[in-house]
Amino acid sequence: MSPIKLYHFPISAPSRGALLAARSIGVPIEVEIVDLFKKEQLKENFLKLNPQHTVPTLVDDGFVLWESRAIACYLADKYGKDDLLYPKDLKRRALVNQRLYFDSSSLYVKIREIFRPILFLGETEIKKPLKEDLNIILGFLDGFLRESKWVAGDNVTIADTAIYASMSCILAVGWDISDFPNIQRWVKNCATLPGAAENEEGAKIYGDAIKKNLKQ
Ligand SMILES: N[C@@H](CCC(=O)N[C@@H](CS)C(=O)NCC(=O)O)C(=O)O
Repeated sequence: MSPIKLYHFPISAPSRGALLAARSIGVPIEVEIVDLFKKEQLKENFLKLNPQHTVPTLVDDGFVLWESRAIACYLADKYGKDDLLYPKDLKRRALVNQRLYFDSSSLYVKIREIFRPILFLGETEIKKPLKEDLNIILGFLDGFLRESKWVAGDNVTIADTAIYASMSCILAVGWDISDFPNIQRWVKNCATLPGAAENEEGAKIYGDAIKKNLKQ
């Protein structure tokens, strides 16, 4: 059987999220870099795999899957040693899913809305309303973490790996999280997860690129 392959670009938070999940699951993954700065995602062979041309994209024994959180769910279901990272229990799984959707439809969307124009479109500042919007979302995250050690309960789940990958972007940019004590505690715990160092490396490149473009 051919190795499980993840098409990946370290600067991309969704891509790092899928890889962080794989690292926690402990499944061996062959990583192939798709350099978005060189537009490698638009090459014919990659478009054949994923016409939506996004990283991360997973290939497992001929099965192709994209969308980082769907990849994390699939890997945890198929290769998880137990069901802690993605519970089978209906309600516990629903809570993990809720946090994953919170990430994909609120947190990461807002991070992308703020920083994509700075990274790619010549924007040099963060507008006040956008800053406030993100802090409101961080307030919700802080609230989840007031109730439990991890974002969806008392053990790490793939919701933590996804959300941590998103949060790493703003931490690398130097976002002020002093108003969010529960996030601060959780971030320290996340830094001990398998694959955290490799996640930081990618986030740092992202953060440095953003800081370079931001007006001082
Ligand atoms: N919701 C998707 C987002 C994937 C995505 O937009 N990836 C970006 C990098 S952050 C990408 O591959 N962009 C290249 C392109 O769209 O051509 C996921 O979670 O996987």
